[in-house]
Amino acid sequence: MKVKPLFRLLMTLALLVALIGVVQNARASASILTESGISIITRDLSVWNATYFGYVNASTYERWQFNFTETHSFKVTVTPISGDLVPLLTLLDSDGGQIAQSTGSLTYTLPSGSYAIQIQPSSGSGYYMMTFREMEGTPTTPIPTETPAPTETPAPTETPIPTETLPAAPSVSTVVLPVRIQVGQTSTATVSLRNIPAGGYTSAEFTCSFDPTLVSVSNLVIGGLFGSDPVSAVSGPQGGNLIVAIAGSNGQRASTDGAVFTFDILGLQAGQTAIVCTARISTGTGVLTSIAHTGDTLTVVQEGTETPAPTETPAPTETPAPTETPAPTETPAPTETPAPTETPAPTETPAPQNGTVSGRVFAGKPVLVVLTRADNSVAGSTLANADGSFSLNVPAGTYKIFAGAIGFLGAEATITLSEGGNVTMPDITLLAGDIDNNNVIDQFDAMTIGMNYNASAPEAADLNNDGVINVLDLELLARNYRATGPLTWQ
Ligand SMILES: [Ca+2]
Ligand SMILES: [Ca+2]
Repeated sequence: MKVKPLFRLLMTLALLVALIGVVQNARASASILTESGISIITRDLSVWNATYFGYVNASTYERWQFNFTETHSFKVTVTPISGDLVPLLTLLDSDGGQIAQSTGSLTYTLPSGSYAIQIQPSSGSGYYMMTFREMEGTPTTPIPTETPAPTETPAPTETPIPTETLPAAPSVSTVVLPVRIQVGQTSTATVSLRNIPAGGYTSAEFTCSFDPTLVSVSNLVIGGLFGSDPVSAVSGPQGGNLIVAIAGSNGQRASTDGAVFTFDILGLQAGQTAIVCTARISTGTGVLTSIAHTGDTLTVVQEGTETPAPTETPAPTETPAPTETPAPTETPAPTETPAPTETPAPTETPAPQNGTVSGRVFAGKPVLVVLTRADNSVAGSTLANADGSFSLNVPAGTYKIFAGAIGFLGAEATITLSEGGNVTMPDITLLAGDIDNNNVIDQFDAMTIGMNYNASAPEAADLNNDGVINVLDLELLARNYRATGPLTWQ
């Protein structure tokens, strides 16, 4: 998976910390060392329709054990979420014999018994996410000849498999690894979208919460789930909350399940805190929809005398310094209603001397159209009507015509009006996203959304004009990401 750094300086460090963290922690119940020197960590699969996380490389495999008390049809899917891992799944019987093997996912029906799924790299290494799902219509009767096998004393408690058949509803999961750290140590949270419906998401907003007296959060790393060059806006962390808004740029969407971003959690003080991210998603229709969420719990312990070496993780370094190009507020052009020169000429003596320019300009916000002379003085200006139409009547001559809206890239052209003539400009749609008004739509514009998240000002950042600055505005910006202006109006 391609990992795009949000904070370039810290990304490498973040990944290093993350990798080291997982190698150390792997919540293993046991470990087997094979003759070839590969260690196999065994873990338990106990719940249907759940998602599990792990890490494998050339010398470390993971084996997930499970027991069936009756026949089940199931599907195991393994999705890499970091590194260059191509996972290989092997279904094993209780003696370690191979039943089936596949890359990516595996569907199988098995009678009662003890089994395991081994995950190892077909190539590469990295984190993965595994889902274990019961298939519809499990045949409860079959179990051909094997039926006897009465020897297996039931071992009642161990075989939970609560049939809680979680619906395959869209959801967001937050998984923390490791789940127990000492003060001064770091854990990593991985936030993933699951059961993304066909069509995908154009953007999503995540609100993550934690106890700020126990932990601090930093090193946000956004992955490629929303495609290449995604646009993000970050608010916080502040007061135990971190808001991350992400939109696919230039029409890209999140259409496959997987990790969206990770962040590091530093233990400050002993205690227990929930680490939970809720999410609202957009499918591009201008509506935000909340989806189900699952979180995790992080335990921070104070280890006796071990001086916690707090030097690690050099302080959040959050949001990389605004650099807000201070928005040259000049844009709107002096609304000076253009001298009502029309009134005179009551005598209807010919000499119209004026020409008219008209057209339609579309934007999600009020559009100002301005005519300027060669010396940049304003010859006329008007606000376009709600349907985008405008008309300006000015003395014949050559002008620059400019159409602009706050937060949008403007459009311009040079026109010549003859006496009594009419010029009709082609319809044009202005591009949303140039919040700082420097004629390019980029991450600095997105940052303004992050810095004013859920506020109503500055108006330039409320691109869809609904009175609140949030991920829907980011989504509009992302559609035009990296576009430059002014647009050529012809
Ligand atoms: Ca800009
Ligand atoms: Ca808005």
